[in-house]
Amino acid sequence: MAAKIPSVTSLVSEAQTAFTNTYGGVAAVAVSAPGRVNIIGEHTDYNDGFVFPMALPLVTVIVGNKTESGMCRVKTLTNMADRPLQVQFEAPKSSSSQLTPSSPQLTPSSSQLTPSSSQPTPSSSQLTPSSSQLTPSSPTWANYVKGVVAYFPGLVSGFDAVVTTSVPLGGGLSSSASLEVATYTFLEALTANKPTSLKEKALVCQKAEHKFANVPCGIMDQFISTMGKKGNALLIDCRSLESTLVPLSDPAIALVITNSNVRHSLSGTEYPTRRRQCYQAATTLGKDSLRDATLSDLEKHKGSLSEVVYMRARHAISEIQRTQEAVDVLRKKDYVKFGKLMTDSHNSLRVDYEVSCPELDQLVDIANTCPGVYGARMTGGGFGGCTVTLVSCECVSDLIAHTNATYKGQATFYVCQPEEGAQVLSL
Ligand code: GAF
Repeated sequence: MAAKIPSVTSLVSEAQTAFTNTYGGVAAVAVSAPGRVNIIGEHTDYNDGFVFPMALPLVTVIVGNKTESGMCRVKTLTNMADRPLQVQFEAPKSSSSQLTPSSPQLTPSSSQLTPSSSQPTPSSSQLTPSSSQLTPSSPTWANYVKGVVAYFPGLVSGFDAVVTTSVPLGGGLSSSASLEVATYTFLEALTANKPTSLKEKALVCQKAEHKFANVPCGIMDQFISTMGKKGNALLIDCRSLESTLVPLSDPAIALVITNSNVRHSLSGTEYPTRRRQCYQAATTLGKDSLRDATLSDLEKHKGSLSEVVYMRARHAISEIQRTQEAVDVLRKKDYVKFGKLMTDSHNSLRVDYEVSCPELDQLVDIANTCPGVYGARMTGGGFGGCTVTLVSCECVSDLIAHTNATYKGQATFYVCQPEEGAQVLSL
C-alpha cells in the first residue's frame, strides 16, 4: 500500500501543540514548503541545463511568533540523531541587505566550482552573514534555519518557532531545501518584509545551503519548493532561471515514488567531485558550461579527457538533451517515449555518472518488469533515496505489490500529484 501522507492541517496542529508546550501561548504564523521529486534532468542544474521537478504533498511546516528578544528559538519535532532538538541563537543585528556595499563578498568556495554562471545573483546573497556573525555549528539540522536567517534580506528581531516535516530525511526528496524555503517564508510572514522576487528567495536559500551546510547544490530544489504549482511540473532552465509550467494531471497515469530507505546524503565528497569533473570537462571543451556542449564536441576532445571525466560529461550533455526531449513528448502524452527517456536517464546516471546504488537499480529493474510501467529512474542526488516510476493508473497496486514481494529491502511508496510551492497558511 502507498504511504498515507499526513495533511498540512495535521502537521500544523501537531506543531501548535508543541509550540504551546515549549514556549507558552499560541503561534500566530504558520507556513509550509514542499519537498520535490525530479521527474527527469538529474545533475544538470549546476551545468546550466534543464530540470523537470514537481512539488510534493510532503512538506515542512513552521509555526511561530515574532519576538523582540533578539534571540531565535527553534524546536524540531523530527526525531533526529543530530541533537539537541531545540536550539537558540542570536538574531543578526542588521539585515544582510543593510550591509554596506563595501562588505566583503563571499569567498569562493566549493559552491563556486563552475565557471561563472549567467544565473542572476541577488546582491543580498552575495553579502557575508550579517553583523552578529551567525556561523554554522552543531546540531547540523539547525544550520539550514540559521543560514537562511543569516542571508535573509530583512531585519529579524527574534522569533520562537516549531518545525515539523513529512518529507523523509535523506530520501532525496529535498528535505533540506524545504526547510530552507519554509524558514524564508516564515521570516517573510514575521517581518512583513516587502516581497522579494521568488527567484531571489530561491537563490538566498541556495546560498544558505552552500555556506551553512557546505553542500554546493544547484538551484533546482530551492526553486521548485518556492515556485511549484498545483497540477504542474516545472521545466526550469537553470541558466536563465526561466521556467515553464507543464500540466501533469492526466488521470490515466500516476507517478509512484519509491523510497529505497537507503539514506542518501550530499554532504560527502561525491557531489562536489561530480561538479568539479563537469567543470573540468567544460573547460577542456572551451565552453562556459556543459549546457553549451554537444556530444560531438565531447567526442572531438575525448583524447584530452580522462575516462571518468569523459563519462561524467557524457551523462550531463545527454541528460540536458533528454530532458528537453522528454518534456516535448510529454506534452504530446507520448508516455511510452517519455518512460523510455526516464529509463535511459537512470542508466546514464548508473553507468556514466555513477551516482546510483544497487538498491535503486533493483527498484528500477523491478518496476520495468511490471505491466503498465512506462519507465523508472532514480531521482535526486543519488547514492540512495528514491526512484520515480511512470505507470498507468490501474497498475499502481500491482507495481507496489510486486516491488514489496521482490525488493531486497523495505520500500515506502508515495503516489503523488504536483502541489503548490511554499505558502503562508491561514490559521
Ligand atoms: C541535489 C541537489 F541539491 C540539486 O541541486 C541537484 O543537483 C540534484 O541533487 C541532482 O540533480 O538534489
